[in-house]
Amino acid sequence: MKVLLIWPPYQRLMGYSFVYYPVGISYISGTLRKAGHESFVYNMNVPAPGEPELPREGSRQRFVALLDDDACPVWQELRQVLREQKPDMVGISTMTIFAASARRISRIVKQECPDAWVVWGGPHPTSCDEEVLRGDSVEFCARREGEETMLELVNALAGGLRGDFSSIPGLSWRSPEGKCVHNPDRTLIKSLDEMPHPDKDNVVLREYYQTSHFNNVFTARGCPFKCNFCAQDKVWTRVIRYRSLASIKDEIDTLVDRYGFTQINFMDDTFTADKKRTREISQYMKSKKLTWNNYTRADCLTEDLVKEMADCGCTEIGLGLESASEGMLKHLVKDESVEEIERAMRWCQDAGMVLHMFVMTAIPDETQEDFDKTLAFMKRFKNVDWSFGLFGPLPDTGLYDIAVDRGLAPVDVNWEAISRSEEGFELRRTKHFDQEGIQRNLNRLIRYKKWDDFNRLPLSGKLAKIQKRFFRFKSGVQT
Ligand code: B12
Ligand code: SF4
Repeated sequence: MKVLLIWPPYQRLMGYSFVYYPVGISYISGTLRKAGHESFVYNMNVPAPGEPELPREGSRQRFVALLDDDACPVWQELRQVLREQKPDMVGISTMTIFAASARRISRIVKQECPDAWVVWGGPHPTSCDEEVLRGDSVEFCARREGEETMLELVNALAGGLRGDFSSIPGLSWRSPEGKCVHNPDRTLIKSLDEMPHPDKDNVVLREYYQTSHFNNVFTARGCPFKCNFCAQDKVWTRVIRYRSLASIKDEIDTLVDRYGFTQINFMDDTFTADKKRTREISQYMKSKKLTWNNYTRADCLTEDLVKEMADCGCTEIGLGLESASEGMLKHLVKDESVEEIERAMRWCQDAGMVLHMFVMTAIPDETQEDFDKTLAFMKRFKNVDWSFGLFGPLPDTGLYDIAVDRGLAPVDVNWEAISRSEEGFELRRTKHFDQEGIQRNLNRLIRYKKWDDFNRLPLSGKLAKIQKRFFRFKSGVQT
């Protein structure tokens, strides 16, 4: 069977570039190919060379308008790919924010390739299979880990199975009467080493990519922690499964030999959850003279480990702060203290790593005092790359239930409708703030980040910025 695996466009429809090679569907492609099927990975979020970047202002409105605009080049490109590829099946990887975009793709598939089956996989259909299958144009949802479910489905369809798919664990499917049938869950793959490495060869429109886009590696699946805003456990449960060092080495060697990479991005949720293993991987990276980065938690670091990682080429690290209020960390079930996070941040900075920190506001119970603590905390640090955003509830998570409980989010959410609304997912109000109050705090974060970014520029960059500002002021140009 010929399968086209798609990562939906999101930022590209908003008018700016954001490229992440989709690892989930590339694992699925590797598995299908190993079993003798033909499959391709098509990341619709990668802009074509020369595609213009548009201003961030109004980008969400642009996204909503383009979703239904058939003249949009992104949809025209999809039609062209479908006509050339003629797939028997299209698999779409879907986070909740992509649901509307994935629906548009599914409808275009039905117009261009009316006989092709459409299957969604990823976090959104794992939580919202009923909602996905209620709409037209999608026959199947593969819930949770997708490799084995997808392979069994493709084999079954290739073997002529029709009408009753109840024998495939992990699958939800639309019955001939239009109902969602929810097969029992599939057990997780026992040994991750048995899986082929992600397929980075069979890529549609490869000329759109730069080689550096392919340097993402996962060394494990799952995260044992319980943060209540996070939905990772819906796909992975709270079990963490590790690949063996031999398998990781093999993938890294292949990437280095094939693409000449000198830098690897480890994308695991909590890269340092097992310290002994982190040390082994670090030493291997050192022996290969590679630089690398990773995401983890403050309480999964020690000073010695940070030093060793830095000595072994780890140049960047990402940690979640979320909030610098102890009360908020409890509200979020982070199971970490502000002190622990602060200590780990200092270790990373002392070791010379670039530190990326994640913060959120508009959390259901956040007070002005909580927010002020967070901003004051941020101001105490120099040379941190801060990312921040407004909290948006995700399906099937504890913090969504709390938002419902406080009357801040509706009980019956149509997530797909939200994913195509101009408002998006963020809460319009919280227990202590109306929309204006939320915006005021967000603006304070934005202003601080601009000021902080400016301060981090070398002197020549600062002068160039001041000159640009002055010119804008003189010419009356508003930006
Ligand atoms: C890397 C990552 C990112 C990256 C890149 C994301 C991107 N744009 O591609 C960054 C850091 C930018 C990011 C950002 C966001 N992310 Co993110 N991210 C992840 C992370 C850590 C790993 C994703 C991944 O590659 N996993 C590895 C592969 C192997 O797993 P997978 O993709 O899930 O695929 C497997 C299964 O899901 C399934 N499957 C997936 N697709 C398909 C398709 C088919 C056809 C089939 C059969 C099966 C299948 O099979 C695969 C193999 O087993 C996950 C958490 C996690 N551990 O998975 C969160 C996660 C996916 N992100 C999440 C969210 C919410 C976001 C944001 C919206 C957060 C925000 N508020 O800004 C943003 C926006 C994304 C964007 N703008 O594009 C949520 C999604 C929950 C949901 N219900 O939608 C997750 C689960 C984490 C969380 N916070 O709960 N993210
Ligand atoms: S540590 Fe990170 S990945 Fe794990 S549950 Fe918390 S937010 Fe999610």
